[in-house]
Amino acid sequence: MLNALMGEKLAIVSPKVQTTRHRIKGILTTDEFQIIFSDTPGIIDPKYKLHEKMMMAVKSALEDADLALLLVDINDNWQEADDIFSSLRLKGPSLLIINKIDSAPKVKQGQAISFFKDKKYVKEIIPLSALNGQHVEDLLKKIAELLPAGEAFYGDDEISDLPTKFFVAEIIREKIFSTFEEEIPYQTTVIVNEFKQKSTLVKIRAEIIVQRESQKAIIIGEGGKMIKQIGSEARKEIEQFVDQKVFLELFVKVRPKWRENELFLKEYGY
Ligand SMILES: Nc1nc2c(ncn2[C@@H]2O[C@H](COP(=O)(O)OP(=O)(O)OP(=O)(O)O)[C@@H](O)[C@H]2O)c(=O)[nH]1
Ligand SMILES: [Mg+2]
Repeated sequence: MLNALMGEKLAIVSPKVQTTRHRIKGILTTDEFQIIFSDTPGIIDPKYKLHEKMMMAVKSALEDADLALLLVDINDNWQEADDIFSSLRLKGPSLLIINKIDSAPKVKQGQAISFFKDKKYVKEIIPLSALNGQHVEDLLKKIAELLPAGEAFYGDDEISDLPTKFFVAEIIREKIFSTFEEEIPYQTTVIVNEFKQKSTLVKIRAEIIVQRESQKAIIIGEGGKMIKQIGSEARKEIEQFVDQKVFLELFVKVRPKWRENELFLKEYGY
């Protein structure tokens, strides 16, 4: 959704839940307006300290927002979404976004609209598809209408408040999400510890952090097969993102229980 609104890929995407772990700001500036979007993790009951940090990112975004976009997947459980939306303490109005309309019959849209239309937190309902862009422009117009007027906060060439290093680490994390099943992506984080501009390319060194030796072996793969694959997929996308040739070096490190460790979490940007 953030990527569709921005017309640019800032947020990594995967079919697995809990892909996003940070609050990611996307700054969209046109001749008429500047909108600052905050993408956040999904709302969950925290099981680890990492989850607590993720929910703090949600909280900070809600506290700042002049307008909330509450997203529900048309194929998910609407009642569960309603329970969560009703419990939020929102500062401003909210738009209820019914996403993925490309993946459901039209009649289901009507049913979803009927379900949500009288909910107290709903200012307006917008069904759309982030995937094919259907009604995304309508949503942008609606957001611009509802936001309070003010001076632009960021320069018109800024697209996020986060550094390039962050997005590089995210791209590598996305490849880990798409390469491995089940637990590995959830036990892993990525940190970029070198980003050097050379004459003809950017040299990047990143560490993939896991919790156990066995996970390190899986990520490296037989004869380094898996890590080579991740590196090559990530490098291509990073090259597009920084618009330069990239030399990418990946290392795997074991940090037992990093998800529970305040110091590690801080070091890894959470
Ligand atoms: N068919 C369809 N799929 C979509 C659409 N929007 C997103 N998806 C898919 O839904 C899945 C989840 O997308 P994400 O962007 O990772 O979802 P998220 O809500 O940010 O989830 P987390 O970051 O994990 O909390 C991915 O496989 C996307 O390709 C859409 O409009 N239509
Ligand atoms: Mg996400």
